[in-house]
Amino acid sequence: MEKPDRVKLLETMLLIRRFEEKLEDLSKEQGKLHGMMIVCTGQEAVAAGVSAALEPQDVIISNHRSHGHLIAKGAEPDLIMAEIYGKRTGYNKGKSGTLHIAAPEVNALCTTTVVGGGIPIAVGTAFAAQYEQKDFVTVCYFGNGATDEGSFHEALNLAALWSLPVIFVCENNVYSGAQRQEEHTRVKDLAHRAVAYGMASEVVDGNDVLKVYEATARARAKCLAGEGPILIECKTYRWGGHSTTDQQVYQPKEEIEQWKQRCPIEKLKKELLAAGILSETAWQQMNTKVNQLVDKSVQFAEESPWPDVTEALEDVFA
Ligand SMILES: Cc1ncc(C[n+]2csc(CCOP(=O)(O)OP(=O)(O)O)c2C)c(N)n1
Repeated sequence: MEKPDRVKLLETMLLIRRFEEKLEDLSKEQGKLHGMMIVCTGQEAVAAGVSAALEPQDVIISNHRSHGHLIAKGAEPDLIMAEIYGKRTGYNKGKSGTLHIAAPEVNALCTTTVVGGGIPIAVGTAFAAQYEQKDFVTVCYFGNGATDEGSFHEALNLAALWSLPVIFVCENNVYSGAQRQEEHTRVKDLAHRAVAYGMASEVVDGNDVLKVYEATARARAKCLAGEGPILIECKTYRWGGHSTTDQQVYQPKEEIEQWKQRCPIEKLKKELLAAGILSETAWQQMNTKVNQLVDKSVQFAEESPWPDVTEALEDVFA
C-alpha cells in the first residue's frame, strides 16, 4: 500500500476546519450567508483520509454535511464558497446553495439532504462502472442515522448481490439530529449491519486520518478486484450542534470536551512534529496559506455577480 503524504493530509483537514469556521462566522453576520450551515468540525479525518486513497476518476456521493467531502475530493474553495453565497460563479450557478452542491469536475456527482437518499444513487454509479467495465469506485458518505433508513438496507443488499465497486462510508458522529445512536438503534457497531447482506465491513477510528486512509485504500483495491462492496464505519464525533441554529442543549459538555481532546488535526500535527516531518515554522506557514485560501474564496464569492432572474429555469430538469 502506498504511503500517503501526511503533511498534505494535515493541510486538507486544516482547510476543511478553517473553511467551515469561516462559514459559521459569516452566518452570524447580517446579510452575508442566509440559512443554517451544517459543518463537520471534529470529523475532518474522514473526508481527508477517504479522498487521499481515491483517484480523480472515483466518484463521491455526499450528504448534508458535505463541505469537507467536496474540499477533500479537490473541489475549488472559491467555487464552493460562491455557491454557498448563491452567486452565479458557484459550482451550480447559485442554484444549490450549501446543501446540494455537485462538482462534476472532480466527480463529486451528488449531494443530497434526503437522509439515506444518496445510498441507492451510489449503487447506480457503481453499477455503471461495472456495466461499462470502467476502473473507478464510488464512495458514498452518510451518517449513523441514515443506516436506519430503508434505502440503506435495499441499496446494500443489491450492491452485495451484484458485487458492485462501492465503498459505503458511515460517519458515525454519535448523533442524528438531537438523537443519540442508542436512542435510534440497539446495534453498537453499525458496520455489523453489513453481515445481513453478506458484505465485508470494517470499524475504523474516524479521528485517525491514517487509519481511515488505510481502510479506504484496502476497500478500493477490493472493489477494483471485483470483491466489492464494503461498509466502513468511521467512529467520530460532531463537536457542534446539528447545524449553526442548534443550541446543543442535549450534548453533554464533558462529552464534547473529551472528544475535543481527540482532535484529528492536533493528533496528526503532534505526530508529525514529534517525527521531525513538520516544523513549527512549517505549521505556521500552513495556517497562513490555508487562511489566505479561505479569505480569497470569500472575496471571490462577494465580488461575484448574482444569477440573473432570466436564468431561473435554466438547468432545471424537474
Ligand atoms: C428522509 C429524511 N428524514 C429526515 C430528514 C431531516 N434530517 C436532516 S439531517 C438529519 C439527521 C441525520 O443524521 P445522520 O444521518 O446521523 O447524519 P449527521 O447529521 O449526524 O451527519 C435529519 C433527521 C431528512 N433530511 N431526510
